[in-house]
Amino acid sequence: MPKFAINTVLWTWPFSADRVDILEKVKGLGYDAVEFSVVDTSPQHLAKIRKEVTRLGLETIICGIPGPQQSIIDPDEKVRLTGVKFVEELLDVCSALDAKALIGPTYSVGTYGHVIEPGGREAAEKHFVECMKEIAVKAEHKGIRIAIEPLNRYESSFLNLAEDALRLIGKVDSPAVGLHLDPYHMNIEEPSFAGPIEQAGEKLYHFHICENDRGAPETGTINWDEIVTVLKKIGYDHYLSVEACDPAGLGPEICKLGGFWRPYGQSPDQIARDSLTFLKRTMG
Ligand code: LER
Ligand code: MN
Repeated sequence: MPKFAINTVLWTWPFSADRVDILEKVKGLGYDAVEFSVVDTSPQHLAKIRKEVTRLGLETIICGIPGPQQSIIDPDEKVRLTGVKFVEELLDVCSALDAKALIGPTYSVGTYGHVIEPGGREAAEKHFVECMKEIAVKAEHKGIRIAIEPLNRYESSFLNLAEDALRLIGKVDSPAVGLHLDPYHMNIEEPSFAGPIEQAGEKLYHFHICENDRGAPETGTINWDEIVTVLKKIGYDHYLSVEACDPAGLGPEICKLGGFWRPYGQSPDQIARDSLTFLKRTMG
């Protein structure tokens, strides 16, 4: 049975230990796990978060969003090495927080400035496979799943489609590395929701839950019947993680990165409540 999670980007970004109120809220609402990006990776900071999630009985998931100088697909070898180090450090963050999944666009984020130049795709794919193979050794050793998330065309020039991500994941050829899908991005890029999910099958390692505008499910145009049916068909049993947003509590950096400019529901708390109600009704 899939477990239900929520990303703290609904309330704040990046996550820090002083937002225990969010962890208590997530637990109080009834979620199994909390997902977040963390920038302060000092042992003291991670220990504080670990203490609180342990106290509350919440599982953790780490979302990796590399900066422009941390891309494993960059033509510059120095940038790629920094990218590998960044992802490997996130695996250490996962260990420190007992997280079993590192998710998101860990390869690069286009809106941070990484755009593949014409003719650069072959090299970028080669770099992705080589770097991910190296990272996967560490992930396998630690027992952590890395789920690679294709993004829409406005956020990445590298991976927009599940089929491209699956082709590269196949070349990495590690049980630690699989696919992460997000209907917000799929809605812009994919010919259907069911096709890519079915094609991924057991290599689907993570799934984000949000509407076409990043609001709660069933408030927009995403075909949830199609998604729920196919997730059940493939026997999906990893996290279903809400990644809805509201710019109110967020700084300009993440709002620019994700294009969050207006409220996408009545309030962040209401979006969190409604999303879990949907998950329990359809996938519980
Ligand atoms: C991250 O999971 C994601 O979906 C990106 O759009 C964040 O900018
Ligand atoms: Mn996502």
